[in-house]
Amino acid sequence: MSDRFSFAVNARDGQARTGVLQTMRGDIRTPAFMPVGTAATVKAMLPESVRETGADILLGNTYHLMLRPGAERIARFGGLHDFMNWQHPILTDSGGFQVMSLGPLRKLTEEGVTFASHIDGSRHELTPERSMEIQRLLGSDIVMAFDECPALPATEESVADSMRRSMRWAQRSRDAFGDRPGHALFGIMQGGVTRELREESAQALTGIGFDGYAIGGLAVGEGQEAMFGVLDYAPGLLPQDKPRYLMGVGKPDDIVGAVQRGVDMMDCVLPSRSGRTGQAWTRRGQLNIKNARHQDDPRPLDEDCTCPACRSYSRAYLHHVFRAGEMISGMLLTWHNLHYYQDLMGGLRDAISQGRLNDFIADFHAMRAGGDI
Ligand code: PRF
Ligand code: ZN
Repeated sequence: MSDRFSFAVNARDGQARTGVLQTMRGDIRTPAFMPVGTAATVKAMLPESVRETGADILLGNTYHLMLRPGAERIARFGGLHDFMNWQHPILTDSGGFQVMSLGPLRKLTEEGVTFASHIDGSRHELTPERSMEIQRLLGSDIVMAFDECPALPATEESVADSMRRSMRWAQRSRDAFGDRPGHALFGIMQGGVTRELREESAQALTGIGFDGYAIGGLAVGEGQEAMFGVLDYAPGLLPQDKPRYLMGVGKPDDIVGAVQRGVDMMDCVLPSRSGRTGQAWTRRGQLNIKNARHQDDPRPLDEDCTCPACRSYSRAYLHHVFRAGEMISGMLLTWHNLHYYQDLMGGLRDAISQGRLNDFIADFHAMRAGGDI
């Protein structure tokens, strides 16, 4: 569709794929995990440190950046890449999902959403057209269509109405985006946990035609089993030769299950957010560094991890700085968690290219079954 943006699948293992998404700003190895940089920063990390963890792409948010510091201001500073000092690809979410989490502060119509800012209460409007304009001002490499994501559980009728509106908004997003060589537009499938609605949504999106397709409306309270139930068929409803992005997922075992079912890209605040609350994700499972059992422990978080937190610091130290409320605590745990997530993606990519994904997944689960870590 647009030159300098292409996707090639290099190997498959079952439903899983590994490949490369090429953009003007560099290659994205898939399956890819995108750290979240909501407010033009991955919290507690320098951009070069995020890069060192192995990230090829970051996620930014229309909603937060339009309110503060404003899309027009970021454009005056040369766009989001220059503003935040990250020269690699950026995908921006379209804002609809973030507005929806505001609850009573918002009002939804066919035209779009009006809402009050969570920062100062000022009124704003987001429509498919304005979302496309903001994402253009930000200079995003991968722009997301404007959609609505209903919270589950919801009645099938309301999920159907919402999905159909999102498909009308997808067409308006496509029209407003226009032709922007080097920049990609992804459509977002909705439809809750109902197969017929997911099929209808996939058909609407592929009829419009996008550079990639996201699976939205999951990880919103339905549970892993129901989510995997949808992922057993949803990726197969989308074009084989385009990237598939599962939005807002997830825990390491969600990621492994999604990749196994044919997902190419994911994002989640979990590794960065939980790092700031003392949660560490490791090959052997998760631990909370604030727990007193770590206070005399000379071992690193994870013996096999090569991140700065594991190379140079004991659990006792990490426990101490967390308890003392020192900023380095969030920095080191975030670094470790992002490094672990990227290691996991690298492991998945290698396993898929070598046709040993099932063994990799069996080891992944066996390592975590060991109990206390
Ligand atoms: N739509 C958009 N962003 C999202 C979602 C969605 O459905 C989700 C659902 N997990 C996360 N982020 N636009
Ligand atoms: Zn580590």
